[in-house]
Amino acid sequence: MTPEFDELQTALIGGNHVRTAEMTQSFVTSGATPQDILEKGLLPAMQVVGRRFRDGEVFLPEVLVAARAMKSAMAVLEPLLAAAKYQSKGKVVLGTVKGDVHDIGKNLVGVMLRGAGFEVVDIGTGCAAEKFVDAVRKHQPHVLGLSALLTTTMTYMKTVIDTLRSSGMDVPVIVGGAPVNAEFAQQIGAAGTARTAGDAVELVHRLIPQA
Ligand code: B1M
Repeated sequence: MTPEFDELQTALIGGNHVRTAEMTQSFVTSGATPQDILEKGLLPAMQVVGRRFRDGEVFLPEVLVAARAMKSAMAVLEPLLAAAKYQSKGKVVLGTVKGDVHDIGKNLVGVMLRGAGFEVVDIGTGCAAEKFVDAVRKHQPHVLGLSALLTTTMTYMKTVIDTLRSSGMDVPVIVGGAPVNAEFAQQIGAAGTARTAGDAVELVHRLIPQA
């Protein structure tokens, strides 16, 4: 941890959203740049949370409260980042596929990606292939992410990829969700899969070499 950001990081990792927002505001008031607060304070703390989650040291409740704390800090920083035209690391469109309402995992992936400096466009749940195609056309992401939690809906991921390709779109597609594995991802022509939100961030980093 960077010493001057210790307390902010401890608040975020501990899921104290009130303290995280207050400390973020106080760093802004004392002249720290949003980039420094993100890169030296918040992002390393989210990486700690992601790593602990991946390694089974913390569980979903801890991740959700840390995610809420991250959101409270982002609410302070987002207007400043927009004004400063902060250079995002890349853009990712995320959605849960048609027939599936599960979104907790997808939302976590989105928060972790935002926390890692990516711009995320979340198009929601129950998304038909055409909705993904429209979103890719409109937002021109570097990566498209599909989530599915049901064995009955994961097969629809192939429909999405096939529809994208037949529409002439070669955006890399990553797939995730409890029933998805690497073999399935390869079979349907996905660029990769990630078991956890933390792994998804690492995968997106690999797919966007400049990030
Ligand atoms: Co549902 N459900 N559910 N459910 N549900 C499961 C998935 C199930 C395994 C429960 C079970 O039976 N043991 C089962 C699926 C069985 C199967 O298909 N093999 C199931 C079922 C059957 C159903 C219904 C059909 C139940 C019914 O109505 N009879 C129904 C279907 C509704 C529908 O989608 N059409 C249904 C409904 C629901 C609720 C609405 C009640 C609720 C969802 C609420 C919501 O999401 N807003 C719900 C929940 C909560 C679950 C369980 C209990 C928990 C899922 C969850 O949020 N996990 C789940 C059982 C389980 O998984 N243990 C279950 C926590 C979350 C952080 O993990 O989503 O896996 P997860 O995400 C992880 C990774 O998978 C990965 O990163 C995340 C964070 O590390 N990841 C990605 C996810 N997306 C990714 C995308 C990526 C990369 C990584 O790249 C793009």
